[in-house]
Amino acid sequence: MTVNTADLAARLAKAVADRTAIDQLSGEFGELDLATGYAVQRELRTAAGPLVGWKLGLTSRAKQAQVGVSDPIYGFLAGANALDLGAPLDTGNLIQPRCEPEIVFMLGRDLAGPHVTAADVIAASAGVAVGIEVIDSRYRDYRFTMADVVADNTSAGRFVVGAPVPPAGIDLRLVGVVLERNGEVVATASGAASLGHPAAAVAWLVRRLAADGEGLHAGEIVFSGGLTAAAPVTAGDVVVASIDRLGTVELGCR
Ligand code: 0L1
Ligand code: MG
Repeated sequence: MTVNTADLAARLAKAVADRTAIDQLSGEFGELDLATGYAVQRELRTAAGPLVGWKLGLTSRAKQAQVGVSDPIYGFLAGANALDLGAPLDTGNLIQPRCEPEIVFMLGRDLAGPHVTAADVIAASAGVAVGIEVIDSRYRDYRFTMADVVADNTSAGRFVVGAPVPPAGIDLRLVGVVLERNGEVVATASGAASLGHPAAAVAWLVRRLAADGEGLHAGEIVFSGGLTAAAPVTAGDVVVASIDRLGTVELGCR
């Protein structure tokens, strides 16, 4: 069956607009391959308006186990989906939101190429910060294949980023991570949960982008991957992500 990537992107965009989950694409269109998933995502990226950066997905064993896959993936961050610190998350605008704590890198200079390392990422970063990513799969009950979730921009929903601190002198593998919902600890981790080192996850992204002639630009941010399983949220919930040495970000849901 011939797959029209623009049509598939339109289905996903409609699910966002309707706030209604759809069935995964793979069943109907045979088994989508990863390249087709990224082609659909590129259609969404072209239509998304100004971008502020990138995100890694499925970088932690916890997340890989939660969705049953074993490799990382990447997506884009649209400026329109950024939440300001202190601003509430309107759950009514989303389908099935879940929150996850992440370490966010702020690029101080451009970074590109097929041989970029974690050390290069740290050297190019002006700051690192606590982030909460609100994922929101457009697929019913988060049921998807790897290609499906790539097509769906790796479930990107909303995101909020705390104040950055300089990365120098912080071993990002060792920082402790606590995710709370309504005052209860729901998950804990350390920075190493993301591919062994969050900067290694960003380096993977840069090498992957290089294959398509793309790279990171100064001023962009990168969500380096959920460090714990994602916690479902509904109106009235308050989520707090704390990362040792980096700080705390709180997100209220209404
Ligand atoms: O940011 C993420 O790790 C999400 C990746 C997609 C899988 C999911 O929806 O949980
Ligand atoms: Mg994430």
